[in-house]
Amino acid sequence: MDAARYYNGNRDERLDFITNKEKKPSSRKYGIIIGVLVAVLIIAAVIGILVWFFAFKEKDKPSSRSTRVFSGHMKLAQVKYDEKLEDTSSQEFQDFAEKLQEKLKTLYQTDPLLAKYYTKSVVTAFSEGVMAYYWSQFDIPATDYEIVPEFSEERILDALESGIEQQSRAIQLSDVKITNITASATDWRMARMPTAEECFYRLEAEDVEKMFQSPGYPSGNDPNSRCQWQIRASEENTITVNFLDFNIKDDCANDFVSIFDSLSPDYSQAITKQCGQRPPSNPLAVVSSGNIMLINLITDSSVQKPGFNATYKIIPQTEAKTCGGILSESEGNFTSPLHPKFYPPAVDCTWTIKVPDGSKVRLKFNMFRMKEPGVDVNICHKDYLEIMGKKYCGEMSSLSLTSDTNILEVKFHSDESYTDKGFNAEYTAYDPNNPCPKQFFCNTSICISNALKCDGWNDCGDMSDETDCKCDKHQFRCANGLCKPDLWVCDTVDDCGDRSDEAQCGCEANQWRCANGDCLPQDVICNGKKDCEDGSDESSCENARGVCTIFSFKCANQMCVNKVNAECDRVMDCSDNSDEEHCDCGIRPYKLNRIVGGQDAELGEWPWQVSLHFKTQGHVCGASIISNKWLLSASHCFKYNAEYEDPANWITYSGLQNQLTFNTAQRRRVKRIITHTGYNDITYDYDIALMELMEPLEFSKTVQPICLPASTHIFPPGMSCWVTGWGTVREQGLLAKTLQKASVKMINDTVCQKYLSNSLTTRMLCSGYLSGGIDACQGDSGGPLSCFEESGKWFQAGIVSWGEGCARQNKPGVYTRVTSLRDWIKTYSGV
Ligand code: 4AZ
Repeated sequence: MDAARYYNGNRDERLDFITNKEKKPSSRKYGIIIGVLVAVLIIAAVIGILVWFFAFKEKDKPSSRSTRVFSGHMKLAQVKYDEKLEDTSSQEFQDFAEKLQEKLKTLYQTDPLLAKYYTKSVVTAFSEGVMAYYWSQFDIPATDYEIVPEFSEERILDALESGIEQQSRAIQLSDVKITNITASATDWRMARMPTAEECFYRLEAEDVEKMFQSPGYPSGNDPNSRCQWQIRASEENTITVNFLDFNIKDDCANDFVSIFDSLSPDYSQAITKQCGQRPPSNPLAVVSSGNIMLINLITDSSVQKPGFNATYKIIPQTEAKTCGGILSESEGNFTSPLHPKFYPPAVDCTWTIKVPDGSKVRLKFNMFRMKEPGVDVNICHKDYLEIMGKKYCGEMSSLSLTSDTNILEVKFHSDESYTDKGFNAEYTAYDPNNPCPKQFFCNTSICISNALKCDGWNDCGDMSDETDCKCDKHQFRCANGLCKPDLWVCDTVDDCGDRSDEAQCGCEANQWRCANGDCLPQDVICNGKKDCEDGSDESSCENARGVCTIFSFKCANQMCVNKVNAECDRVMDCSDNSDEEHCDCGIRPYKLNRIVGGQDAELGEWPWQVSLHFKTQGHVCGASIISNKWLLSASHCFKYNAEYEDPANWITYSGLQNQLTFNTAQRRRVKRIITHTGYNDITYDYDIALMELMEPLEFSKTVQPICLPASTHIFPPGMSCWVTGWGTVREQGLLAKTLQKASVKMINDTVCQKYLSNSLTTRMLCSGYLSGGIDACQGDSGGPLSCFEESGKWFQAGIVSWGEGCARQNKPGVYTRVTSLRDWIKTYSGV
């Protein structure tokens, strides 16, 4: 509008200038005319750009208005179902759809607000039982944004229902009658025209498996794709869709697949919404509850991903929904319906486990996932398992239960929206007088080795193995009854969980204890001055920017950030953003199964893990990927004899899971091996090495770099990290064929020194369990100790280096401390 007014003004000026008095234009006049013409051209260009922007660019994404779309289905009476209605291109479909669309429009007239912003309704499908699927669109201009919240599902349903009520009074006998209607808010991008638009498919599921793919698969579909597949089957059947390959961008807001147990994108009947990549070990397979299913693909990002390749077929309802029963063996297994596929919506069943009189039932879930958006896992008001009056839902990494009697009932319920992988459970009968023969019985119902009782670690999951302990003479008794090694007292770490090990540490109540033990007044904390000798009073003060201590993160511009683990935490802390640079690391592209227990790693679970093969000996050491050309490993892997230092004798395999299947791994030769000049083959000090590859790696789902921590990064004692490798599965044992993983805990340096006779240098750290049992071993050397940070990235804390044997009690594994050698890595590799 502004532009139009400006144009009129110019026109008036122009009339002024061309008068009869001044027939011969002066040069000043020419100048003005040219000026006016230029101004008009500029205005025209601006108008043109605005028209283009609103007419084309914004066509797809209505940001100058708010678009609300509701979708649902309606049951119709007084119509005879005709199969031709299933064909959206038939005249019958079009005529009937138009009639219903008109009807919907009149229904919204009962609510003046809805009527005012109503744009259109589209009937997208019909199915047996005379069901029609539709969506309705309302567009609210920017000027009226404050009324957007009024467009609730309740209001839409109210309007539709009162409209139906009014019409039924005035209805003529021959008229179509809507007897039932649903409406739920949906994503406007899923509102598709069933007739004219491309990327709309109708599939008929049958007994034989058939295939379908996203457009352009596997080279990738276009950005801004809106695709829809309507799948139908004959009555009494359900539909199953197995995604053999599923790889779209990992950004569920803009790129996703939504699957519905309906023919409309009605979120009250959504089966699931997925994005990202899935490894072959965790495929997506869904099942409908009836004979219809709708699949939507939305891609907004310009990054091309392969898309999906899937099969579909029918499963008779009787088979898909049959579950439960009486389990009377003394041990056995049972799973949610169709597990590991997603269970179907709307299923209820009960398993009754009956073991011999006098015995009880121990139930253990090897996998449990019944997760739904917006569900409080304390209430589980949607899908759940009910056992002994308690409902379980969400995702659980470990769940074990015992019954009160010899009978245990397990009830499964899935409602009509959102399904998941379900569960996989095993049960055994046990003697209540001796529930864990020769083992300790936790309150969580699991049995653990007696050696784990009172060792300072929470092995039962609920600390029941750490209470009622008689603390030995080397242990401290916490206020909550736990026993902790003496050396953990006053180490600034809350090991007891109630701070009692850090209370009376020599400083007064109103004093601050520096990391080196000095006591200073409380107000030294974060006062912008280094008061403790070691600067620990300023180490976690986000506003103490100018103060640089040994704990500070140093930005490239030499500024200091006093925040714990500031690098790659997705928050820009340095003014030059250097803390968030080079952070394309530590990500697992695959969505993985979270199956509890089990030491075999899944494909793509540790994409930075490398296997180093020496000559014809096969796997000898591990390494980690830190960039596409550099690997990090341990010096001692190359110091056996001169041949081991020769890069020509080594082959590296990245993306490998099993030592018998190399075809999918990336094989690279080595250009250069750099071992640390300080490496000491007696003490294993400076046990670090870099390997430069001849050819760069191609990063993929299974090949990725791990993040290197800044030298100030803190991995606190007690933190759980993972050690991985193909090393021997026990001392003097055989190498593993499949990559193994083990969760280990960071151990306090002082404690570790004590157990390892003071043989640690500052280039070493300990991780593992004092109780033994879990550790790295021969052949794991050079491999990474990977720690997951809250920022969502994996960082390498250590390099497997040495230990006194493997998994022995009080002999935790020793790792090269990556933070202490971070600068060395940077100097020699540039990473
Ligand atoms: C080794 O020989 C080795 N328990 C690696 C790690 C450990 C022991 C031995 C730690 O490569």
